[in-house]
Amino acid sequence: MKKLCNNFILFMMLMSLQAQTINIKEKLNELSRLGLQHKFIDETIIELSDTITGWKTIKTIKETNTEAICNWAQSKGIPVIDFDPALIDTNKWSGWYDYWTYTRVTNWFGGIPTKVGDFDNNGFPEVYGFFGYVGDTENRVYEVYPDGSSAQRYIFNPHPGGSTFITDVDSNGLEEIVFLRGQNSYFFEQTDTNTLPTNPKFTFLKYDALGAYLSREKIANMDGDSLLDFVHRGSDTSLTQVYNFYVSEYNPLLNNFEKKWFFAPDDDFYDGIDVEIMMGTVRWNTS
Ligand SMILES: [Ca+2]
Ligand SMILES: [Ca+2]
Ligand SMILES: [Ca+2]
Ligand SMILES: [Ca+2]
Repeated sequence: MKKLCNNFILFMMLMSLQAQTINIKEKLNELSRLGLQHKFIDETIIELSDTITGWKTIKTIKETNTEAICNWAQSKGIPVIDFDPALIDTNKWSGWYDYWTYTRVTNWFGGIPTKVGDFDNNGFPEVYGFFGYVGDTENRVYEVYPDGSSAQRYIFNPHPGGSTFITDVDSNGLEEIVFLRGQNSYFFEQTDTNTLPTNPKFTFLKYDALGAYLSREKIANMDGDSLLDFVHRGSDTSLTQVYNFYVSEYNPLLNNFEKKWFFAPDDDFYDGIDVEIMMGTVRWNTS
C-alpha cells in the first residue's frame, strides 16, 4: 500500500511538472508574440530581452517550496496566513472584467491612462499609446482578443505621444484619437466607421514659447453650443509671460481649436492641472 501511495505521489509530481512546463512554454510563446526574446541560462533561469529597446532582465522560474517560504517569513517576523483560494468569495468582483491581459503599450506618465476603443467595430478593443521606453520610442496600436492574446494593428510614425481622448471633435460621425506630446495635441480621425483613426486631422499648439509640462486636460461641451471646448494648460507669450489655464473651442473654419479664454493663476504652476468639469463649470487643482 505504501509503495502504491509513493507511486501515486510521484505520478502527481510528474503531472504537476508537466503542467508547469506547458504553462511556461505558453507564457514564453506569448512573450515571443509580443516581440520579447528569451534565452535559458540554465534550467531555472531565463534571460528576457528586447532588441528594439535594449531592455534586458533575468528571471528565475524555480518555485520556492512552502517550507522555505515559511522559514523565511518566520525569520523576518512576518505572519503566515494559510487559506484555501477556492473558499475566497470573488462575487464582489463579478462583472468587473470580461477578460484581462496586457499589451506593451503605455502612456509613460502616471495619472493619464491609455485610451482603449474599438474604432473599427470588429468587437475587439485597441489600445493606443507609446510602445517601448528607451530613446525615441514609437506609438503602436495593439488589438486585444478574448483569449488574452493581442496583435499589432498599426504604428504611428513619427510617434505622437500619450493617448488622451477619444472624441468626435467636428461631429461628422468619425471618431478621433487624441495624443499629447510636448507643446501639441495631435488629432487622428477614422476614414469611415470601420477603420482605425490613422488620418492626421490637425495639430493643436497649446504652448508657444514656453516648454510644455504634463497636465491633465478635458474636452467637453462647456457653453452648450455645438462646438466642443478644450480645457488645457498652455502659454501665449504675446499676452502673458507665464503659463495660463485655457478654454479653447473647436472652430470648423480653422479645423482646429482656438484659444477663447484664459486665466493666469497668481502662482505659476509647473506640474500642470487636474481638471474636473461639473455641469458646465470647471474646477481645477494645480500641483
Ligand atoms: Ca477593433
Ligand atoms: Ca470627426
Ligand atoms: Ca462657444
Ligand atoms: Ca462650446
